[in-house]
Order: sequence, then C-alpha cells, then structure tokens
Amino acid sequence: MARLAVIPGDGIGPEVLAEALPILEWTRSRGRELDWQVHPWGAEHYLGTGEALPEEAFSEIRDKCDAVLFGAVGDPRIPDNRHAESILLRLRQGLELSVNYRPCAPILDTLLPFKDLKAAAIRLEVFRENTEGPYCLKGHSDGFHAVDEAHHSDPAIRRLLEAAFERAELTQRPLTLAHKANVLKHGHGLWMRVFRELQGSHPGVQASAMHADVLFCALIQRPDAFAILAGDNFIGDLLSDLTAGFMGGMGAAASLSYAPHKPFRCNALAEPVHGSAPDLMGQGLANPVGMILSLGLLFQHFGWNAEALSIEDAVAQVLKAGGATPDMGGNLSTQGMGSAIRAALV
Ligand code: GGG
Repeated sequence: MARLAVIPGDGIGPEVLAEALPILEWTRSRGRELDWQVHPWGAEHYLGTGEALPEEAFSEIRDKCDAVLFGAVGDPRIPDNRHAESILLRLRQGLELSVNYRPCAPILDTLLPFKDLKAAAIRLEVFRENTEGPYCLKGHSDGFHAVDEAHHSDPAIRRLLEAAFERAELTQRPLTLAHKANVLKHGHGLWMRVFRELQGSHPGVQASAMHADVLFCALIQRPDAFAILAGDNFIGDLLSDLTAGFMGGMGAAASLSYAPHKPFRCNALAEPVHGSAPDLMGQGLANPVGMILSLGLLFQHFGWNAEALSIEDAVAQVLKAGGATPDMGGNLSTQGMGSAIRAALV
C-alpha cells in the first residue's frame, strides 16, 4: 500500500491539487493500492493557530508515508514566508530530498518562443540540488549590509550528480553542469571536484561543465543542443524556470523531488514548479497541468508506468486538441482543464 500525505497549501495550490485528487481515485480503481490523507498545513492554518508543520506531523509523514503530494506555499499575509520555510523547506531538507527532477518536454510548436524549432526537438531534463545552497536561509542583515549564506556538502552534491550521470548513462544523452566556480570558489569549487570525480567513474557519459551565464545564453539560442542539465539549488531553480518557458509557462512545469539513498520511508515529494500565485487565486485561472504531470512523475517513481504514461498522453492529447487554460492561450478554467485531462485518461 502506497501512502500519500497530501498538502494543498496556499493560493492556487488547493485549486490545482483538487484537479489531481480524482486521478488518485482513478488509479485506485485500476487496482493500485493507494491511500492518502489531506493535511491543512499552509498560511491559513498558520495564521489561525501559529502552527506551520508540527514536528509530530513531520515525523508521521517521514515514517508512515511513502510520498508527499504538494500544491504550493506562499501568502502575501506572511511577507517573510516563514511558514513556507517551516513546511516546504522542512520537508525537502528533513526528508533529504537532494534530487529535484524537472523535465521539459514541450508539446505544442505554437507555444515555443522560436520560429525554426519544433517542440519535439527539445527534450531537457533538469536535475536541481534541493536541500542546500543559499536555500538554507542562514544569514543576517542590519538593514544596510546583508549576508546570505550558501551551504554545500559532498554527500548532497554527489547524490544529485550521481542521479544526473545515471540518467545520462541510461538515455545516452549528454550531461551539462551549470556552475559559477569562477566566482563561487568554495561552494562551486566543491561541485567541480565532485563532478570531475564522477566524470572519471562514468567514462561513457558525454559530460561537460559550463559557466551558468554562458549556458543560459546557449540554451536560449539552441535548446535542442542540450539534454540533461544539472545545477545547485539556486542555478537549478532558475534553469528549470527558463525551460518552463519552452513548455508554455510555469503552469505546465512538473517536478519530483526524491532521496536516492532512501534514508526514510517517505522519499519523494511531487509538486508543480509554480508557486502559490495569489493574484490568480479563486478565479479558475490556474493551470493544473504542472500539478497533474507531477503526479505522473510520482507514479513513475512508484514504478506505476502505465498510469504515468496515461497521464502524460492525456495531457498531450488535450493540449493538441486546443484545450488549455488562458496562460497557455486557451479558454478553459482550472476545472475545465482538469476534467478534460481526466476524460482523456485510458
Ligand atoms: N510548488 C512550489 C512552491 O510552492 N514553491 C514555493 C514558492 O515558490 N513560494 C513562493 C510563492 O508562492 O510566491
């Protein structure tokens, strides 16, 4: 039995997650053993109770669940987003989910920002380290000077790069590491050392390291020249936001975070790349594609390949038939898009 902790969170999180929940029912009706519990952790709960993600709830998820299905977190009523740190970063870091996998497989030529490229020519897979870098949120400010610390460690870098090298090996496609070791001498110097070491132990992989600025420029010019991309928490985040643009926007981008070394029973978290988008909230404007594709990635992680493929195919079928929310040029509501995708599941 696979057990999921479902955390819709803030803003449009609950709206997009509501479109994925019936797919859990559909999966169960196909004979998959799946159970889930929906949790209230988010801004509303935090403002009402002072509780973000209680330690007992975290331990329960860590030890009694197999994965987390997450919407989004972030609320203008809590400008420093401290509840987000205690919920989403606590889960990513506490569960040691070092690998954040963000595939980019554009479906529609019409949404590409290029005239002379076909969507099928772009197949990118971003591997972003998910627990360290500047996202450790340590630092200080006196209002005039500010310091943000960035922490990097060999084990977390190694987990991320091993996953990227393994993917490159399996798919026989090139791997590019994005770094700024020329200025971030300590942190990215460590990244380079681990990268060179793994290059030595994966001689069959065509692997190269590029300054992140050069890579961003090259990606905009020739996205079809790249395949597997890897980066630290900060660069990886930006990379996958750039690649989301090739799919028609942030609303369509999916992600799966996982712990390849499986330190706990709960070793995966599926969430769309987008945040809580409070400006879109409550209007039926949110795009559920990123959320639904993230659920597909989770099913793939469970080895439920038929269901994962069915989700991917259903999304492609609806988009190719012209079904889309306004951010992708269509006129369907969040619920309309969710229903259309579910109707296309086989
Ligand atoms: N699903 C990704 C997510 O929720 N990320 C957190 C985030 O970016 N929050 C900022 C915001 O929603 O404005």
